[in-house]
Amino acid sequence: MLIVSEEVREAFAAGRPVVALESTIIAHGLPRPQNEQVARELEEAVRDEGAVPATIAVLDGRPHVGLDAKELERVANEDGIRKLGHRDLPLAIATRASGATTVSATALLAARAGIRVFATGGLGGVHRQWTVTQDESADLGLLARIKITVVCAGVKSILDVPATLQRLETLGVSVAGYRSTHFPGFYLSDSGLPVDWTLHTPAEVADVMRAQDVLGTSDTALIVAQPVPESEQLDPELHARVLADALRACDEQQVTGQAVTPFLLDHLVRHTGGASLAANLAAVRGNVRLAARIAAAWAGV
Ligand code: PSU
Ligand code: MN
Repeated sequence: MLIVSEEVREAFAAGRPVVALESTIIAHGLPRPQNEQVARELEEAVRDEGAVPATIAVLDGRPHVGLDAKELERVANEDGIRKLGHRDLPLAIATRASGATTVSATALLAARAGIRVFATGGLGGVHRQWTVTQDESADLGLLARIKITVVCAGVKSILDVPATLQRLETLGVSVAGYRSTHFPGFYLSDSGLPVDWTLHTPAEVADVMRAQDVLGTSDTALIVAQPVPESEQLDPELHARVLADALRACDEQQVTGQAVTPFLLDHLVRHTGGASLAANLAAVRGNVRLAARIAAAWAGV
């Protein structure tokens, strides 16, 4: 059922490190035409660090783990490419649909393929106004039952960050800051909230993964939250101002469901003169490189 690319199959066979990459950020999180170039650049960054990238997406009903250039191009540019959470996978497969995978769908397919390390920008989580909308990303529930290490810059700052951290605690998902005592804020280096654990090296992260295996109790994710460097973060004042506008616009235009996250991210890009995009990219780039180093430590190379 899974189509694993030749490059990824060879890496498995040789015991080389592999890093899963999501595709929603390409199809729905970044503007065209930059998205395709970024997708390639992220894959190159993984290779640069000595690991093999496995970008994940569903094409014509077939889940792909690792995309060739043409497939990556389709994900970036094809009109009508859907956004697939894990619940959408059986529907997309049966109806032969094509779609980009979110964190939840990517983590599920990566784990099925035997990949343990995954890099992204920011996780989904509990939205502000949750009491009214009950909007909580399916990312959280899925990470509570899949053993995968997710390198991210925290959760998207458009969310209710304290509530999301609470949910992760309730769900039993392990969370650590990477060289940080604070949970990062996606576009911002610091969400203002502390983390209970700090890890300092890829080897240390791999030790935690081995401890998960030894413990063998439940399959839950390990979130490694790495802040975007302060020099590359979005100006916090600009962030606060534009985000307030974005949330208001979302409310006024009655945007709901899957459309909320892409709407807010796009609003931020357009109203910060691209500065939010630069911060987003800086965060993802750093995460992809760190994930490759963690995958290498995990593979013991
Ligand atoms: N991080 C980014 N850009 C994105 C996303 C994450 O930098 O577009 C995507 C991820 O795929 C995440 C999804 O899983 O947004 C969450 O969407 P929702 O809130 O609808 O669950
Ligand atoms: Mn949602």
